[in-house]
Amino acid sequence: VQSTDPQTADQTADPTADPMIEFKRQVAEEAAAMVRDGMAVGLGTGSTSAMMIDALGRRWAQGLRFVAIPTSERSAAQARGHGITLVSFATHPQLDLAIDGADEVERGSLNLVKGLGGALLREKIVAAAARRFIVMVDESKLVDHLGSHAPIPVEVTPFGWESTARQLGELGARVSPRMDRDGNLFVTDGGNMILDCAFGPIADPPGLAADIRRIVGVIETGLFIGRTSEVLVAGRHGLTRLVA
Ligand code: ABF
Repeated sequence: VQSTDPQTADQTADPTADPMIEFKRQVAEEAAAMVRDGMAVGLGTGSTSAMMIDALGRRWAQGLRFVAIPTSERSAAQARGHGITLVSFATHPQLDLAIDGADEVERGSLNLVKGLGGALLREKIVAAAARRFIVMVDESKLVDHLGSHAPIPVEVTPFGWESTARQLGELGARVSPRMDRDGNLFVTDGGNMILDCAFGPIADPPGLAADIRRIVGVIETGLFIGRTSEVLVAGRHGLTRLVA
């Protein structure tokens, strides 16, 4: 078990250093344009989602009215700053749309790796509650096999995490507990931990997701299987829509 470099724990640390920033801005604007008056919308987390929330904030200032459930405290604060009305599942158990970024998108299946930003549990709950789940990525995130570039983040209970980590290792992963910038164990919005599990390219993501979920102590995995409705991809050849 190794610890994750704190710099990788927050992918939004310095968005200006991201060479894909212009592509992210394009998909963020395109996704924000999909929100209509009266919708209930799930707001993602990460640098692309932050741009999408700012784009929605501009539309809100022009009179668009919708309600939103954010996937993190960070996105909640940002949306609140724009005056966007936040609601909860108590009043809105089903959403019209959820919009979020991703760390990897598998060509063909549109299955995803998410969670390098640390919000995977809320992101998956919000995606599961939405009639349509829209994913925004730049072209560098498209892969033939999930796990090619990104580890699979797995949210686990702090109690007994070393044992959970050992069992994840038995599935073939190199397991690293996520650390925060101060060198402490990263704590999710739900008070849990993240174990980053490097498997390398994954031949059977649905099978692996099921195996991970069977381990006691695992709360959720960053493998998003069969949840994507549409992926907006921006790259050198313009904007593409991949539909499931
Ligand atoms: C969230 O933000 C995460 O699930 C994913 O880890 C990340 C995508 O990052 P970015 O938009 O900053 O590239 O959606």
